[in-house]
Amino acid sequence: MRAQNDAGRRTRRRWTAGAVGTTALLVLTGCSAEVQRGWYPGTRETTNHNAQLTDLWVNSWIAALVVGLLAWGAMIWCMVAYRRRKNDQGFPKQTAYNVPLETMFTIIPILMVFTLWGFTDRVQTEVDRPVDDSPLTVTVYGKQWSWDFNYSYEQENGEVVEAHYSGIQAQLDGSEGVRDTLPVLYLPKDVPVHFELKSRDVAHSFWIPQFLQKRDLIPGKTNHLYLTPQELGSYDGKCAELCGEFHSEMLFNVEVVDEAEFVQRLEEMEPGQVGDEYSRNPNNNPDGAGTMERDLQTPRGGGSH
Ligand SMILES: [Cu+2]
Repeated sequence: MRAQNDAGRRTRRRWTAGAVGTTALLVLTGCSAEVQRGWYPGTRETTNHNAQLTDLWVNSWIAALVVGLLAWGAMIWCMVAYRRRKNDQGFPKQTAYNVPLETMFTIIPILMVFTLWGFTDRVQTEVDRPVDDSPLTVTVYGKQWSWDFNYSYEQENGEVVEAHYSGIQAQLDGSEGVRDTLPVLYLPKDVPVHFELKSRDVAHSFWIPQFLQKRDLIPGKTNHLYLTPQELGSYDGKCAELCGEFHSEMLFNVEVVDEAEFVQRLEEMEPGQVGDEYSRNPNNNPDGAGTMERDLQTPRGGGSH
């Protein structure tokens, strides 16, 4: 009897230690900034949308965890409370086809899905609301395998600066310093930006992970993205849609700088814009299609590619 009691006490002590340990882990890690952001990149202030996007993500996880704990708890309770006892015979009482229960099991998940949808829709509508008076429009062209950035910036004195940067594909040959050779997208801090997203050839996707927003560039279509960068610094950008052999080299850097430096950078760039006339898509660039046809008919010298 004594031995049995000791074993029981030891088991209970082990359970208590486990529970205390788990709680401590949750409480302690709960304080770290990473956990509060749900391991999202950037900070709550990186753009004007980061805070609400982070909250949607973290709160969805909290809701999912609560549902998970209830479901796991119910499952474990059933396993323990209704386990097969020593002298049990035959099957336990069968309770299939319980209409009220099954109605509940249908209605509760539907309510959960609609709740999640409601919060998501609210944030999405807010984040995607067009900003009509953005002083800066950046027309982004994705192309195999780099980026063209066209800037049209209305300064405070009403003067409009137009400039562009035509990117060249990154050469990821393993040598150091390749990052510095990537195309750079300059953005002024605290100025609302309207991105017009286009493609010169196939489907690409414009993604700056720390901005928490990503949008496809579809040939023959213009997509839009509105945001205001709020923190100075360097960020990584990349293509997020498999677009061919060198998709992984379709990278760019983002520099969020103050307004004065931004204007200076624009002045250092090529003036004007590089528009649809450089696109390979024959549907919205008939001239481009002609050039392609000529290219195909011209025999090429060996060795080049
Ligand atoms: Cu791409």
